[in-house]
Amino acid sequence: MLENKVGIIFGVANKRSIAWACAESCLEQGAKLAFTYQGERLKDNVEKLTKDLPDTLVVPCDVTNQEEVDAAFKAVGEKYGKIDFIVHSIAFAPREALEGEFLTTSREAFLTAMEISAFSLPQLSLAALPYMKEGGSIVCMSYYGAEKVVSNYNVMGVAKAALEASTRYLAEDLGKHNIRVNAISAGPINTLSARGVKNMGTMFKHIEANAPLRRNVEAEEVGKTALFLVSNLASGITGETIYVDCGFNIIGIQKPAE
Ligand code: 1JT
Repeated sequence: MLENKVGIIFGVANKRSIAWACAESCLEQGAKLAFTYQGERLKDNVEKLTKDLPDTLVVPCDVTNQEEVDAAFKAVGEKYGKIDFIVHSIAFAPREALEGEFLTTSREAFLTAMEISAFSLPQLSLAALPYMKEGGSIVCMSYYGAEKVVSNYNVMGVAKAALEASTRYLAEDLGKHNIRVNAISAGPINTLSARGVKNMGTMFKHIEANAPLRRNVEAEEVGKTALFLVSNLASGITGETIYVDCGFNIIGIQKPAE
């Protein structure tokens, strides 16, 4: 389904990463993929994961460094001659901002979360535009905390709300270039990012008890949805946030378990 398509995957940290699940589903359909990593610390992981892939490229890309972003796109553009899709699976907020009250979020934590988790979407979209000559598809990752209050998600919820709104504004700007932009709102998944977050166990139990499918979502299921969105199957979908959360977001008040 993705033969002759070229994608860039942003946000692989290890094999449990949502970005990696997206990569695997796209590779299975014949895509050529480039990968970016943030910081030397993650370089080895990404290189090891991708070492047996044909025609791959691994480049550094810290989104707070515009020169690195430009160099990453230049390298990918030169190797493949075009870019067809982007998977944006990048977010960050300082640990202390993801506990306690949102009220006390520092200016620095707020700006950092917004820059890395939200601004990076228009930033990468603009950098990709010269290489998406035949149209394209951009997919990013959100979470329910963008829309409703989720304890501890705090400033990340605000950043994800900005990311989802950015998805809609970009969809309008890029539609005339036949570039689609969509978000996936994934249920909580046990990745490196989720590790270290307080009370994640309680959160997974709550989803198991209340989601219509009575279980948590798997990274692979998010990967399959990303594949759908970057493929021609989703040619009529743009500006959308698609929930891949075992149905959790549709529930208002749930009856107690029997
Ligand atoms: C970040 C982190 C973004 C964890 C994230 C995230 N998006 C989803 N998660 C998992 C999660 C975290 C909390 C939560 C529900 C899900 C950590 C590093 C920075 C970016 O709230 C209960 C806090």
